Amino acid sequence: MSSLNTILFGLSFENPLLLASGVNDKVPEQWIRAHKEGAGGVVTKSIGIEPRKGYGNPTVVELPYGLINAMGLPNPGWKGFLEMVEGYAFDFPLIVSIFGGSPGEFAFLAEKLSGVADAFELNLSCPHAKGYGMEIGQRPENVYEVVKAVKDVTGKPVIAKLTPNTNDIAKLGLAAEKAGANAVSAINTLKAIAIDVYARMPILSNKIGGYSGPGIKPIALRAVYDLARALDIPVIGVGGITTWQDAVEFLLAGASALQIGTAVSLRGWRVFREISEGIKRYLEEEGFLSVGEIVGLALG
Ligand code: RRO
Repeated sequence: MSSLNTILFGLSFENPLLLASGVNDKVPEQWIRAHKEGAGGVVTKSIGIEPRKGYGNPTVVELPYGLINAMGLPNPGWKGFLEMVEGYAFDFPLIVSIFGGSPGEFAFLAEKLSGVADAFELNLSCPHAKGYGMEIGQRPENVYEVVKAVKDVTGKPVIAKLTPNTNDIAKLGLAAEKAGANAVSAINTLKAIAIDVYARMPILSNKIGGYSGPGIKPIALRAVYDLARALDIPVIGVGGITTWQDAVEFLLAGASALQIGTAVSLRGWRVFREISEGIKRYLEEEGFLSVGEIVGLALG
């Protein structure tokens, strides 16, 4: 019997498929649902210092090969988050995504949320928020400073979520590793736009958004491949994973775990079960005993 159990930075996941940040993961009921449907763990929507409503509608455009979103970091703020999770005991790893405008803001959030997070994912990569995300995370020096500041205040594992909107993602990953990150996740969305030909203006209220889904899969796969070749810490693959074949490609490219986001919106919660069963079948047919045995086999 092949095993999908995955141990990453001291946490045990029933399988390597996690619910990605930003999609169907604002409230505990959705995290619990994802786990029931087969996710091995969950990454929350990014949490900041103050509550934010997010941008006005429309915030999402559906395209033939994915979605462009500009939600605008809607979240209840750290105090609201603590109130929201009070009384829950989750039987799966809960990775809390946080965003800030400076190393100090990230560290503040990590300190406040360390009691409820099993690990943190640092959003260094939102493609369209003034003063946040990739405006910080495109520079290796900033990635280093933010990761270091968070590592200094929490004993919880820290994952740096990197932007693909850069000419060398490995440099960002190396900065995160040097600062003590326990893993990196790649990629966040690609900066993109959609235009209404009759209104003759951008469709999203924020105009610019982030592209996700099957159309970005080859780019995400290449980012994971580059990172896995350059880094010693684990790489978590995210970006357009929709089928078990996609998942196996990411594992072979060096991802130790995977996140699934847009596929949940496009195909429903069943994707977790379908993909994990597909990986298991592949391992058994190809004679592997564990998912860890195939991580990085295509790196050469
Ligand atoms: O909330 C968003 O609009 C958003 C975020 Br925080 C992010 O990291 N990536 C994205 O595509 N959208």
